[in-house]
Amino acid sequence: MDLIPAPSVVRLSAEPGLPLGPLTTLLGGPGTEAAAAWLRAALGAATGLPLPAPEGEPSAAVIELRLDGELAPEEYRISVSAERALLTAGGSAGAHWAAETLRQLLGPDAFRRAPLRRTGWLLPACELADAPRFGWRGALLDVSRHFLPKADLLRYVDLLAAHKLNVLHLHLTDDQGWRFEVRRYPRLTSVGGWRERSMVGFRAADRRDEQPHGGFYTQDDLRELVAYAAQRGITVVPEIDLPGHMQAAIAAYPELGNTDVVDTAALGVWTDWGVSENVLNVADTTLAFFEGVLEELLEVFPSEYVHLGGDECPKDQWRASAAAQARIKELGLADEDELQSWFIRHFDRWLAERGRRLIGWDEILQGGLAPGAAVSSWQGYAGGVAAARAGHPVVMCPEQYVYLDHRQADGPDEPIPVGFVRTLEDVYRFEPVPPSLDPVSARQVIGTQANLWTEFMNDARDLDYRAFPRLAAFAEVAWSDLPRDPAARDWPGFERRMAEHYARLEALGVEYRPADGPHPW
Ligand code: TNX
Repeated sequence: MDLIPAPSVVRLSAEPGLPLGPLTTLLGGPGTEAAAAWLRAALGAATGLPLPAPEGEPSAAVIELRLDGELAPEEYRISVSAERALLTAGGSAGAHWAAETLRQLLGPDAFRRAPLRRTGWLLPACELADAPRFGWRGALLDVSRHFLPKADLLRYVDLLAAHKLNVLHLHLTDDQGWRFEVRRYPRLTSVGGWRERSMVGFRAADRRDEQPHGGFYTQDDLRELVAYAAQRGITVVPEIDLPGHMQAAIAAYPELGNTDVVDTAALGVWTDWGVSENVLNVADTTLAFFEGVLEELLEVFPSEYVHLGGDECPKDQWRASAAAQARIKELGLADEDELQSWFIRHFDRWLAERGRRLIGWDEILQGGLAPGAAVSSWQGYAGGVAAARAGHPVVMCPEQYVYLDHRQADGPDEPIPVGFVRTLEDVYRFEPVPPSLDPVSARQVIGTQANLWTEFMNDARDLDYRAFPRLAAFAEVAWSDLPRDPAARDWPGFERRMAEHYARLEALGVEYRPADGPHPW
């Protein structure tokens, strides 16, 4: 009953509640079919109950999901009495959030995939009203540094949905690997999807990863992911990170690099972590190449936003390249920062013409922000604050708080001591809207995001350890109406409520980091 993320209003009543049994029926009205199908499958697996649709009168259903035009798309209500459970929502996403909450109301065993017992399933009598604080509650997953098999990706979507997170930001390309099948450029995956080895771990004592590594998703795999996520209220926002972080693409198509400065034909997919010097050239043919990539990307991903990176682009090669310098002159630009801005603006326009919006990392502010662009603010709040003040949408994801690859404690047994120490409590006290923002600019903060970069994790078990339980704290920050002052947040209360949530995660098979210290992997 300790719901996470905490709902806006929950009133338990003294009534006996609704027992579930072989006669319990479940019906999803128009617009809630996917949520109803999910709930039937999830509860059916855990309880062994068939939960069929009622015969005859739809209003005879014991569990009923229904849309209510008065509610916002993600808003929902749950009303449980001794006779029935009614779930109403403004839209199909809200219906899914209601279904997720209902599963939490049944207790941790409702998260298992086969029944431990046949009887004793009871929904507590209650009235519940709930709606999210932010419309963008994101989680970035880097599938470039380490490829994650599709089955694990689908599982990750289930875990995001269980926490009412609604954006999966999929980092599909980087120096170390290209993961998106592009039919017109097959070498992006046949060459760019594989590397000979990865760098040795963070410290000599850490796990070493000198193995060959690779993989990619076909367009149909990703269409499946998009549809699977959509059934669960989640939008997949793809990222093609340019013009830096592009060595894998240059290894596949050397003409994309600064050929007048380096012998790009000799480059392979990068085998170090960090940022490669090998960035795209700024020729018209390169713009056209990436328009081709994006044409295929838009066919697979229907999201309004398309992430084009723009972070950490070293400018040394452009400084040394006669072709890049000629471009700067021809366009009347001041410097290489403006050259990157020109590059990003080109795709901002190109996406806008196709009804989409560009989002990029806060470095796209350098040299001037493209007019339609939204900003993911990762280097602290400053970039997001500047973009919000200039009227651009902002997703706050400062590395100081919500980089889930960073370590959770300073103990010597903590695997891979990357970044800042960020505990569960630190994440719970993260406030996405800094007090320095005036109320009008604050409305530009459309949401917040937790980012999981995978240099030092190469399977689902590693991901679980970094992501959980911190993603549960993050989910509450993104969804619930917590005090804006971090010091005023009820951390002890959250910690107490986590006891039941740990049991849910265990039932799901999530290998979270336990509160009392690391596991030995
Ligand atoms: C910075 S966040 C990066 C990533 C790294 C991450 C490691 C961002 C836009 N760039 O490329 O993986 O730090 O924490």
